[in-house]
Amino acid sequence: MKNLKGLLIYPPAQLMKQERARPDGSLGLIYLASSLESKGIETDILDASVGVAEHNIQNTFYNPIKQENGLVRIGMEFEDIANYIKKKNYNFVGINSNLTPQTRMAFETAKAIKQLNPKIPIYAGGVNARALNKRFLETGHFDAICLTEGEIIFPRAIIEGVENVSGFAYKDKNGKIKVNQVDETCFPENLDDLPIPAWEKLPLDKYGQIASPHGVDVTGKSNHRYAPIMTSRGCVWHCTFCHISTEKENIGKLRTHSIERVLEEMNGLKSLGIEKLFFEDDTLLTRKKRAKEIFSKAREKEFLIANVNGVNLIDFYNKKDWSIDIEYLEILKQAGYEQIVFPAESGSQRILDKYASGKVKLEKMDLPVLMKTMVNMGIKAPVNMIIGFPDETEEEIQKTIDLGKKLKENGAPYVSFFLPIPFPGSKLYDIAIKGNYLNRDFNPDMMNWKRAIMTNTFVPPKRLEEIRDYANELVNDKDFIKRAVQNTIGYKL
Ligand code: B12
Repeated sequence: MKNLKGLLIYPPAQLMKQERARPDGSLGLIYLASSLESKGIETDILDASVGVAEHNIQNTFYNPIKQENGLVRIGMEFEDIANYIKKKNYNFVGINSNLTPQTRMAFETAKAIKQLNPKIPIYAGGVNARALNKRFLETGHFDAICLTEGEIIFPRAIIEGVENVSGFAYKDKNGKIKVNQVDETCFPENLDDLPIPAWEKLPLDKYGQIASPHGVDVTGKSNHRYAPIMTSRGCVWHCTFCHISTEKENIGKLRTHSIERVLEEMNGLKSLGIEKLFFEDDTLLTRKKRAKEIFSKAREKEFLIANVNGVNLIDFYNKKDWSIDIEYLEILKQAGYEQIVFPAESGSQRILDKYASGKVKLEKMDLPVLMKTMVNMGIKAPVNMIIGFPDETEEEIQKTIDLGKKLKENGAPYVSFFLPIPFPGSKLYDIAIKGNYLNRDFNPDMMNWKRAIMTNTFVPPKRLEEIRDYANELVNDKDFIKRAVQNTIGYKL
């Protein structure tokens, strides 16, 4: 095999001008890079939103350029990405596309690369690319789309040819779209079999300067170097608005790394000078004993915790009598969580059961009391609520607003009301397409949280936007509305 060299790319980002740009910091490409390298394939990573070493983030990440679609774009110019690939003689390119609102960025990146270098194979993967694989291939800029996790099958596709490997949609020699279905050969037997992700290939210095892991602002808090970590994959819940609802069988199943492996990863991160961790697990807090062990290791290693993804309120209760698990909250507080998001989701049990796995049980879980308890313990708990599911009535929405109000009265710093977005890859997307709430030819540029994305909903979309704005104003303090709602949560356009 000749010496192969590939470049994995996080494309530039597009956002609404009021939206806060967030550096990527996801784990897909660093897992792929270490897997490719373990098979002898040299691999680099380019986060085009911040650029390479010679770029100053003032000219990339902090340089918003207005586009025709009304959104602003940050990051490298597409032509510069193409020139960089040509100059460095890469043999193949892999593009990450997890986020539907960023679809155009993935397409433009691939287009510019193919224009300058028509022969170079371009692969894409990630939740969005696999859900929209046909759309991706039909642009003519991509050669193959990975339909699942890529660590095992991507190196094989590079070495053996994509047509010989399960888990890819690709164009054959005649330009016809072919699909090699996902099967058990795509996955490791044990999560620990995957090589340790190649964090050292991420622009950690640039991320440190931006100081906003996962959008959580840590500026002014002494610019700690941070990194994402994932100690498990998958989830025990299958909420319709999450991709796991359609990927229950493989990617969605909860699989965990051993504690020894987590410790090995922490040691590696320490040696890279990382001080703060962002846990990206979909449901880290569910297995309490394991989570406690992980937090105690993180403490021993003197890591700070930036935040955690995938919080579920049910984990803060003792299941046998539905009392609040104070000991667990105490452990989280000691682990360094000054803030834990509070996903109350809805005040309607019917909506919770139908769309959110019924994991909030309003009869058993007294959420205002939980809020008060957390506040008394010194834990800040900003609330997230969702209103406007396809068949949700105004009465049901009112229950959510009422619950939000109560949570605010019990000490929530603020309550954010969001409209649900039927992201491709989720069950809600399937419901939306089938129920005619979303046109199959929808424009991904429009899939952001400011707008009601679904049409024909029981409460019409314009009315939903009005109610959302009304609820955010009614429940929150004036200064919060000024500072945060208008800028981050969604408000009148
Ligand atoms: C970290 C993260 C972020 C980060 C980084 C984003 C990113 N590029 O992923 C930030 C903070 C930016 C972010 C923002 C948002 N996020 Co987010 N985020 C995540 C999270 C929690 C982890 C991603 C990760 O590291 N996964 C772990 C790695 C190992 O998996 P992976 O990335 O999928 O990669 C594997 C495969 O997909 C494949 N693969 C991936 N890329 C490639 C490329 C090639 C070439 C190949 C062969 C294979 C391949 O192989 C990889 C290894 O197995 C995911 C949930 C999740 N579990 O993935 C949500 C997720 C990606 N986010 C999601 C959402 C909705 C959002 C927001 C809209 C939230 C919001 N309301 O603001 C915003 C988007 C903002 C915007 N303007 O676009 C959705 C996306 C749904 C969609 N279709 O768009 C997800 C899937 C969560 C969900 N519940 O469904 N997010």
